[in-house]
Amino acid sequence: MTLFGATRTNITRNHAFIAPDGYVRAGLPGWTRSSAVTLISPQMGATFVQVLVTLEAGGAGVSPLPGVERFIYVTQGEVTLQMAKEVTLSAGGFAYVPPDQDHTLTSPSGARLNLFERRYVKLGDTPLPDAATGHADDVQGEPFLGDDHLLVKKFLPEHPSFDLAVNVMTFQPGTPLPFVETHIMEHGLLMLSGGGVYKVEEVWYPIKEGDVVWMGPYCSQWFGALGREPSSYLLYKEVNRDPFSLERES
Ligand code: UGY
Ligand code: MN
Repeated sequence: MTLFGATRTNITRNHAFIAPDGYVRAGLPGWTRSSAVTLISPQMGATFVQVLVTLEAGGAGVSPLPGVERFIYVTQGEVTLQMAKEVTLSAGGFAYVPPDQDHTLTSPSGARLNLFERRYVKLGDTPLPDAATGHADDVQGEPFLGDDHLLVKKFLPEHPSFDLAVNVMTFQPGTPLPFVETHIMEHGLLMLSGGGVYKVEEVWYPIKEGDVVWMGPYCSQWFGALGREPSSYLLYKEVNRDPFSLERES
């Protein structure tokens, strides 16, 4: 429980720590029987969007704006994605929908989704990425920089057509990131299970399931996992693009 008049949420110029205690839900345009919290957005200085959506039983969602790609990760319940073909995604299921590919999302019995959206950045003559779907349980984890106590599951192919990567990192208790990272790529992070301490720039955050972090370009970052169970987070990252194609507006 958070103290009366206090929040664990902290928004700064180049990073944000967002805890569920401050959520204010709103509708998304065109979506029915649903509510959403837009956690990360260009309004705070990010170049992508991270939204948590709750679909009630019978709820439905629509495509994003033209030119915007979407990555869907199901945290609870079940959703049917209708594109060229239909796929049902249960908790742990994911899908990548390339820009301008019309689709609908429906949930007969309710679901919770984490969406990452970004204005797709084309790479020369490289064709658009293909749609992709899968389930976290079917993706093989690989040791991160040789550490078999820290596994990374890569959900999308490592192909230059993709301008984003979405991974799940799983830390055994007591395992840290091997060093404090500082890099041009932004991150959006959703803590899926467990927790520990996240150092973002100069702030140390106790972090647990349900917390979200935005890390802007060059934001220093380090995590150490605590507790008795493994800790996992879903992580968005930009990849494969020239810095001049990623300039921020302000
Ligand atoms: O791939 C990454 O940048 C990742 N190791 N960063 C992170 O976990 N904060
Ligand atoms: Mn990183």
